Amino acid sequence: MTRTSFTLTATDGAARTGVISTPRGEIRTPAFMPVGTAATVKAMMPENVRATGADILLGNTYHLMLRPTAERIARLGGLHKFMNWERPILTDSGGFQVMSLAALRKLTEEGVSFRSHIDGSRHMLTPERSMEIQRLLGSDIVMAFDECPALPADRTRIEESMRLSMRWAQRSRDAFGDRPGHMLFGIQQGGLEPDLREESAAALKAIGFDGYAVGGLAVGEGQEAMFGCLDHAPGFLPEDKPRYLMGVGKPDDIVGAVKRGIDMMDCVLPTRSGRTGQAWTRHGVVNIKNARHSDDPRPLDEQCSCPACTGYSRAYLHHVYRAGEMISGMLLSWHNLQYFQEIMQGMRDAIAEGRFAAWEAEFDAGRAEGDI
Ligand code: PRF
Ligand code: ZN
Repeated sequence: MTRTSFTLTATDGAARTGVISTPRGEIRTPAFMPVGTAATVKAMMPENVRATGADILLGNTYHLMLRPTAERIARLGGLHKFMNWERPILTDSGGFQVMSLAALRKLTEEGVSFRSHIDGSRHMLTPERSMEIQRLLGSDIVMAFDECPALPADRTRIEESMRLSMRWAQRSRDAFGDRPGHMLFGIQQGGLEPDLREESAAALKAIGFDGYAVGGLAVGEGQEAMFGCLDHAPGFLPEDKPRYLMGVGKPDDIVGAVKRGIDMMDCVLPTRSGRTGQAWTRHGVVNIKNARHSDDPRPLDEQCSCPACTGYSRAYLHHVYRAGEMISGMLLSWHNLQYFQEIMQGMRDAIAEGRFAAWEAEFDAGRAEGDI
């Protein structure tokens, strides 16, 4: 009895819809996971994150191991209790964040040693330590320990990095062991090279995981190259397991990824851009700091049912942004998260009803380029 499962309920072209079941609740796919790096989805109360339609959050091994530490969170009853979110949490494994955030990193076969970006203290992450930290946190979906180069990179560098990540994937699997109710996902690497993506998928399938991520994309290659890779990379992974595209993306990236067979995604974009005055809407991007909103009595988006759109004018949102008021980040984060979840619900319904292409055409037609 594993107490977790993935059921595909419909497909439309390469797009899929289904449900991941865990003891902490169901995750409807395609799923967008809001990012709660430091045990909070910034500027949002957990019940409000749920109200936007989120089934699952993402947390980070790297940040939490440094502050407040995984051992402290475990003593306090685990990450769900600590941050007051009882539904599923997926945690990233830390290697990717070390390589992008930490100072004085040193990569070896054993793992990666680094200095904290917070206080300069010395640390080491290995596949075994990452599995231990994610267990202490109480993560429902644990990610294998991996690393990847930013693109563009030499084929040799991509190949060596992918093979190291596959050896780490085996060590992650061995260290994770058998934990009913929890899932372990492997991470495919291999840059933009189809043969390396295939080799990586074969290595992961031989080890055996509960789900498979497509890693190493959205690292500088651009949307066209990313979609080019997604035209083949997900096809090397098992059909009957969830596929997770890590760290993606803008609304059109998300739609293009689902169209190519991706089931799960995460990105800081809705919350981060909410805090910097950017709202994503079905008509395009609104930069609320722009002076032309200062007398505008209209809501951000007439069709949106979020608190920012039902209770406030663009003029008010402009004012609180300019005044540096905290409610600015709160309202725009809520709006953005709700819009992203409405996109996911729209895609789930369209796939279930076999009308994804028509849904996508409407999505594209509604959105203007640039600022609206
Ligand atoms: N690996 C891990 N986390 C990630 C990535 C990856 O390749 C990416 C790449 N977009 C984002 N987050 N472990
Ligand atoms: Zn809204």
